[in-house]
Amino acid sequence: MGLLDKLSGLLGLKKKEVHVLCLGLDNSGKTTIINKLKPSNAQTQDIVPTIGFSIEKFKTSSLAFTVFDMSGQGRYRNLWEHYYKEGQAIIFVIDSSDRLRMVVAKEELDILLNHPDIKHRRIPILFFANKMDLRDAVTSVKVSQLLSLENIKDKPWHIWIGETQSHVADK
Ligand SMILES: Nc1nc2c(ncn2[C@@H]2O[C@H](COP(=O)(O)OP(=O)(O)OP(=O)(O)O)[C@@H](O)[C@H]2O)c(=O)[nH]1
Ligand SMILES: [Mg+2]
Repeated sequence: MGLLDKLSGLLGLKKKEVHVLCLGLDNSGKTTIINKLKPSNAQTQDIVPTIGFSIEKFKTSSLAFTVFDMSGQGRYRNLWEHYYKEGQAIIFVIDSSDRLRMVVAKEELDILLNHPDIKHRRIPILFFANKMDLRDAVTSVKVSQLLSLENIKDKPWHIWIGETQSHVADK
């Protein structure tokens, strides 16, 4: 079973076509993760910071995914909200080694969760604690604490660790 199949099972998505928003600070690894979902002959070796956003399409046996790979750079983060209405699932990527900016990631997450197009919806969120291979990385439990994920009571969410993609906790 591929990652996208796993993702759909994990998120409990029943629709045939799913729009996924990939959000998170710049340099957290969004484009890298999405690139890894592509067949090996379509993967790029050269990941560059995303400008604005890019759209990637994936098909699994049962689902068609349209993934909006949003830039996390400060100057583009105001684009995110324009896609909230059509988003049916969110992948929120965190650089687990970037302790300094964890508070910025939390701020952006809080703004997202309080946005009128998100606040009252049971939109599933997959938190991706990325860059676990780095020495400075904190554990996924610590990432959950730093982002106060336990306060998210009205949306199904899960946290995965990068690299292995093992499923470590869920709500
Ligand atoms: N060590 C390590 N580096 C990673 C990992 N994932 C991504 N990177 C690196 O992190 C840098 C940023 O990755 P991107 O995928 O461009 O990050 P992004 O979130 O798409 O950034 P923006 O497009 O600017 O929002 C690149 O140099 C990647 O090679 C990881 O799991 N471990
Ligand atoms: Mg990117």
